[in-house]
Amino acid sequence: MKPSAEPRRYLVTSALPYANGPIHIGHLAGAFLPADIYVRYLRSMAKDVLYVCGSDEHGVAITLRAQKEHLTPREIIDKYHPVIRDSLKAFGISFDNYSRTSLPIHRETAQEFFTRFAENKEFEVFEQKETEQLYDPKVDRFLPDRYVTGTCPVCNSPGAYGDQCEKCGSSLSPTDLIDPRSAYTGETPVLRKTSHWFLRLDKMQQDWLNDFVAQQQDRWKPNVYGQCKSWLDGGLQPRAITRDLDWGIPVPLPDAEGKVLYVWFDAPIGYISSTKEWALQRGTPDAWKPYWQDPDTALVHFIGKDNIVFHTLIFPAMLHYHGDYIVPWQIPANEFLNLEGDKMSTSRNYAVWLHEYLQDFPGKEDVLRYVLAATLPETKDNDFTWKDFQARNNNELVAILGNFVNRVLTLVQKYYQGAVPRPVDTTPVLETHLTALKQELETYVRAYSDSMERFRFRDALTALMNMARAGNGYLQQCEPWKLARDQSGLVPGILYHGVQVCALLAAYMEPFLPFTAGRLWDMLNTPRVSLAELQAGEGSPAALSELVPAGTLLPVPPLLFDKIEDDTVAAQVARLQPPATQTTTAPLPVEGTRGTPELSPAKPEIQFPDFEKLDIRVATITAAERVPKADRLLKLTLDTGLDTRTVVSGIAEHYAPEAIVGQRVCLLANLAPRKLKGIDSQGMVLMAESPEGTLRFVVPAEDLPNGSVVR
Ligand code: B3M
Ligand code: ZN
Repeated sequence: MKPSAEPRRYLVTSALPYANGPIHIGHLAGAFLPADIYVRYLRSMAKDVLYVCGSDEHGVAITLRAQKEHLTPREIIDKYHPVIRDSLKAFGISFDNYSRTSLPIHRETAQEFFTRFAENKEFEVFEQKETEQLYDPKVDRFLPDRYVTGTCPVCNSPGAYGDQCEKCGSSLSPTDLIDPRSAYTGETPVLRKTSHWFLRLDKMQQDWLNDFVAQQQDRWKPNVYGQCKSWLDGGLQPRAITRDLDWGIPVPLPDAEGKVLYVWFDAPIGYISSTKEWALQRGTPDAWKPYWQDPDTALVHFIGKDNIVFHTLIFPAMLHYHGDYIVPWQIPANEFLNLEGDKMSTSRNYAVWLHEYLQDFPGKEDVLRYVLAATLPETKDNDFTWKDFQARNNNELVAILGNFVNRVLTLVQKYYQGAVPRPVDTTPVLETHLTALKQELETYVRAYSDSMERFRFRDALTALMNMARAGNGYLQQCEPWKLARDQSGLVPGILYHGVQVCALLAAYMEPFLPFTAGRLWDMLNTPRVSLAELQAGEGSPAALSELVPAGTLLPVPPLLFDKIEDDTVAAQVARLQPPATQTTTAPLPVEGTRGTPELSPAKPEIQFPDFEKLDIRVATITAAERVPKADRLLKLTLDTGLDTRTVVSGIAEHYAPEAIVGQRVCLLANLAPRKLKGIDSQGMVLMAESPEGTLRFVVPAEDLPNGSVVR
C-alpha cells in the first residue's frame, strides 16, 4: 500500500461530523483517532502534513434534529459545533484547522463546483431532469432522504430511511420504500413532480471510475475496495445533487428557488474550504493550493464504513471532472465500533459521549485513546466494553508501560538521587542481555513503522507495548535491585539503558498517547526527540544512543497511569441507556411555531385483531423504589389481581417512589418480559404523555378491582 514514490506532502482529513449532536466513541474510532495517530506519526517523521476537518452543518440530519429540539437549524449548529470542536481538541485530535460548512468560504467553494459542472458541457456528466418525488400535502413539503421512513425493500425491516436502511446498510431512494410514511405527519406521501440536477455517475463510471478504482486494488484496504467494487458491479445510476429543502447552500442558478445542494455534494468540498480557511488564517491565501492541486500530494480520507461510496466514487468523480484537483490516494475506512454488544446511536442516546468522558475522567484522555486504538474496527466490527476499558488500563497501561517507566525512574531516584548514572562496568552476561534488548527493540521499531505505513494502527500499538515489555524483560534479567546490595559498578549501566528505553517509548508513544508522552519527556527532563531524529541517529533506530545524557537530573517521578476501580466502570455501565427502551422511528412533530411543542401525529390505521392482542389490566402499585444508577427508572411491585409482579418503569423523573404506593394503574400485562438494569421487568405501566413530555398515570375513572380488563 506504500506509494512507489514517497509523496512530497500529505493532506489528511477526518469525515466531517454532523453538527446535530455531540461526538461519541464511535466517531472517534471511525474517523478521528486513526487520523490523528497517522498525522502525529507523519509529523514526528518530519513530513509535510496538513490535517483538516470541520462540522457538517447542512442536510436533513440538521433539520430533523432542529424539529426534535424545537430549535432552528442555525440554532442547532451553533449549539453543537462548539461542543464538537472543543471536545475533540481536549481529546488531543490535532487538526491544523477545524472549520464549519456554514461559512461563506465554503458556500462559495461549493457553489463554484456546481457552476463548473453546469457550465462545462464537454463531458456530458451533468443534467437537469424533472422527476417525481414523495411529497406530504398536509405540510406542503417534499420529503427528501430521511423525511420518509418505511419498510426496506432489500431486507424487509421496518424503519428504513429514504436514503438508507440502517439494518442492512442498503443505500435507497425514498421511492424505493415499501409503505412509506412522512416524518412530518406519519401520513402516506404522494408523488409530485419537481426538477433536480443530476451527476451522471453512470457515464462517469464508464469513462473514468472503472479505471480509477481498478488501479486501487492493491492500495486500498480490502473492505474499502470490495465495497466499492460491488457498487461498480451493480452499475452506478445518475444521482441527484440537489434537494427541495429550506436549509443548505442555495443552487447558484436562476429559477432554482427553494432548491439547495444535496449535503453529500457540499460536505466533502468542506475539506477544500477548510484548507482554504487554514491558508487565509495564516496569512498565505494561496498556501492551500499545493495540497489540493499538486499530484505529489497524498490525499488521505479517514472515514467510517457508511461513508465509503461517497469518498471512493462520488467525491473522486467530482474532483476529477471539476478538473482543478487531485483525487484521493488512500481511504482507510474503518468498520463499526459497537458498545457493550449493541449498535451505538445518537438518536437513541446510546453511546459513550466524549464530552462526558472528559468530565468523568479528567487527565485520562490517553486511557480512552489507548483502549480505542487497541480496539479499532480496522478489519471488522469491534466492541467497546467498560470491562475491557478497565482491564486494558490496569493490565496493560499500568502493569506494562507504567510499571516499566516507574521501576526505572524510581531506582534512579533511590540509588542516584535522580541523576542519570554513567555506565561504569559490565559483564559478558549483562552484555548479552543488552544485545538481546537492542535486537528486540529493533524488531518492534520496524514492526511499528511498517504497521503505521500500512494503516494498521492496532499492530503499531502492539509493537509499542512490546517495546515496553522488552524493557521489563531486560530489568527482570539484570535485576539491578539485587546487584545494588553489593555496591556493584554494574547498576549504572543497567539503569542508564533503562532510561534510554523510557525516552524511546516517549518518542514512539506520542502518536497514540500524546499527553503521556509529554509528561514522560518532562519526567526525563529532556527536550522531545522526534521519530525522524531517532531514525536519522547513529546506527539503527533503537541503538539506544544517548537520548537522555548521563548526569541529567530527573524529578521524583509521578505514576504514569493509575488503576481504575470496579465501581468507576460500574457507574459508567449503569449510565448507559438500555437500547431497547427507546423507539427509533416515531414520527416527528410537524414543524410549528418554534418553542411550542406540537401534538404527536396520528398513527397509521390498525385492525381490531391488532388491538385484541393487548392484555391490559387494572392493577395497584404496592411498592416502589429507585433503581440504583439509573436516573429515570423506578422498580415497581404490582398487584395485578392475577399475580404479584415486578415492572421497571421510566417514570423516576415524574414521580417520587414513596408518593405512588397505593396508586391504581393500567398495565400492559402480556408484554414479553425484558431485563432492565439486571431486573426482570414483566409488563409495562401505561402512561399518558403530554407534548412537553410530562407523564401521568392512566387509570379507570371509577374504582374497579385489580385484574379488571381494559378493552
Ligand atoms: N457528515 C456523515 C456522517 O457523519 C457525514 C460525513 C461527511 S464527510 C464529507 O456519517
Ligand atoms: Zn434493509
